[in-house]
Amino acid sequence: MQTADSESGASGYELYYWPGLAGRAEFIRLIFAEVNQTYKDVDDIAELEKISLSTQSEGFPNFAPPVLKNGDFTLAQTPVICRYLGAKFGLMPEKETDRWIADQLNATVHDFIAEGCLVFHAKNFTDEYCKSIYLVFLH
Ligand SMILES: N[C@@H](CCC(=O)N[C@@H](CS)C(=O)NCC(=O)O)C(=O)O
Repeated sequence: MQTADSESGASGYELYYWPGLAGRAEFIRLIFAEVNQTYKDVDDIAELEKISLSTQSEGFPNFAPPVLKNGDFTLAQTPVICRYLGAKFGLMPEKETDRWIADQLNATVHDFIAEGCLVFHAKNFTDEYCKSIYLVFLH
């Protein structure tokens, strides 16, 4: 099943993520696949930079890809996007306590991803990298 509508993005959903990578965007792609929802993958680096924190100073800046866009609405943070789409597409359990358990699983999965990234991207955690992140938050 092919859910990405890379030609037209007819549904209005656009998923901004780094070219050639499954990464965190894959969790969002899986939700679109589950409900057969078309979307457009946007992997143009210039577009990604435009939509990321370092170039935004107003509103609610998106920290880093993946970023979901639908019209004027943009949303970042993978677990939040998953929760948003889960609710929108009726994938959340009916019972309130089950919804909280689903949220707990969502948060746990993304904690594991973050731990894995520390190993995979360990080379990034230099003084230079931390300083650049710190400056972005002061900006
Ligand atoms: N907590 C964020 C983390 C986002 C994140 O770190 N994205 C990575 C790719 S998976 C990224 O674009 N990093 C760019 C950078 O750190 O400069 C989320 O869950 O979406």
